[in-house]
Amino acid sequence: MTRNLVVLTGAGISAESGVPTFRANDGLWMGHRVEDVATPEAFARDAALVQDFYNRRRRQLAEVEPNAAHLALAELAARWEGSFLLVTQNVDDLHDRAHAQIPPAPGFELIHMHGELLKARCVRTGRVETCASDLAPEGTLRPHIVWFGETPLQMERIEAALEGCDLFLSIGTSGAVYPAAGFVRQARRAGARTVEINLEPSAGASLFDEGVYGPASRAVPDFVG
Ligand code: BJW
Repeated sequence: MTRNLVVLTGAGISAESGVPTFRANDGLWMGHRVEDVATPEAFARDAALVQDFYNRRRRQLAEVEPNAAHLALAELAARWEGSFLLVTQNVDDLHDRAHAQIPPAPGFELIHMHGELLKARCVRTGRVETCASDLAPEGTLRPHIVWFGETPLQMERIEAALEGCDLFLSIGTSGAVYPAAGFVRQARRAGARTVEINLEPSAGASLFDEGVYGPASRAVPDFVG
């Protein structure tokens, strides 16, 4: 019986809510390649540009809502009897809002491994605080976001869950960014059944036991029932 579930989500699960993905078509986000703005070096070079990039994305959250895929995972979390770790690479709060609407069973946990748009971090003390408004380029607060070259959040907790997992689902991610792209291999080593749900086969599709292809708002509810 499947008891220990790990679900990894990426930008594709929020696409139908109106949040653009990173690597679609020309791979530009508000005129920037993510690799050019999501680095500590970019922040040191041009804090105004980086703060503006995240300020605009933070404001955009007020205009979007969880879609049927977020809600289907929340319904799954409400009835799941084992442990369920939902690891999202997304910095939006759409999973949080779906689980606030449909409260999860006690074994559920949500980790934002790449940080959260609605939090800020003091560059001097490391203190993290809730942040719903724009950040200024000249202040001591930076977005609470994991940039390239920085360590993703709660990796020990994620790796422990992967070691004990028996079902691993990867939803709406291109598999272009590590360490998340390597989770499927860790889950396979643990003997888990591995399933990719995506619009199209990702670069790592052959690493999964099964693939389910189509828009997340249809494919996720169909798969989780
Ligand atoms: C749909 C759909 C619909 C569309 N329905 N599907 C090994 C090899 C080489 C390099 C490295 C390596 N290990 C580490 C590195 C360096 C680097 C890295 O991976 N570089 C690569 C470019 C190669 N990684 C790092 O620097 C990471 N840190 C690190 O490794 O620290 C060391 C360490 C590791 C482990 C333990 C301890 C220490 C940090 C990476 C931080 C990534 N940050 C970003 C930006 C910040 C957040 C933000 O601004 O929002 O995170 S990059 C960006 O990519 C963002 C995303 O979370 C991430 C992943 O993108 P995602 O979600 O997959 O989106 P897309 O657009 O790529 O794909 C969307 C998918 O959805 C597509 O497949 C579509 O088809 C699909 N889709 N519509 C279903 N409707």
